[in-house]
Amino acid sequence: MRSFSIVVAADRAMGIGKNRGLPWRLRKDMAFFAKITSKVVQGAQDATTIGELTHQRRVNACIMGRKTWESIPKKFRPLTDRFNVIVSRDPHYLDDKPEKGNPLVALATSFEAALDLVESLQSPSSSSPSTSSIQVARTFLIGGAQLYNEGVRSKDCTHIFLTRIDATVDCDTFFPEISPSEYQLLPSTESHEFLENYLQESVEGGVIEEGSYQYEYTVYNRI
Ligand code: FOL
Repeated sequence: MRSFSIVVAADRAMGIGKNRGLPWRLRKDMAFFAKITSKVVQGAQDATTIGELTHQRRVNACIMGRKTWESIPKKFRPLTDRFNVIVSRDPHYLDDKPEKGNPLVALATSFEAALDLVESLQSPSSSSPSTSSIQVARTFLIGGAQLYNEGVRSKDCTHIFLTRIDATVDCDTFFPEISPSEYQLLPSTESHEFLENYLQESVEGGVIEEGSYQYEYTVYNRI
């Protein structure tokens, strides 16, 4: 089960970043990001009774590129209650970092290796080489542009959760084209229903206004 979903916020031009950070500050969207990436819904991936016997912690995984990791404010990283997988070609990237040794932080030297690692943690205990204390439920790719580029092309990407911001902001980083032959954009009402079912709780629907921004949570499904 190597499947994963992309989570992203983008403007009309599919801009996602500026100067190594987010070009906007959207409090509710950030709360939505934290919710969708953190919440472990019963029945998401595997089932059966684990934890009690094996002392495994069941969390979602967030795969991110090294630059995205560095863009997250220090006080918010590693992302709490999530398995943080950092992708860097430098196998020593974490060596001198305070996160080294944190069971919720791992390094992978490619996106494929990150998916392999997460997959090895999706079945309770056993199969994992060193028998991790972490069990992964859902897997999210959270950026940035380089990894999104690889991710959207992958057959293992089942959903794109796009917060569509109705503005054109000055950006220097962009989300790749979403091919209509590979993904279907759910209409507004269906996107909202999908999200409430996916999260098993109510989600704000329609256009959300925050400061000078208007945005909407949309869902693309792999065809
Ligand atoms: N997807 C969406 N919908 N919005 C985003 O802003 C977004 N950002 C990224 C990836 N996908 C996204 C990558 N950038 C944090 C900061 C930057 C970031 C991702 C996450 C972060 O600090 N998150 C904290 C919440 C902090 C807060 O509450 O302000 C977290 O716990 O998730």
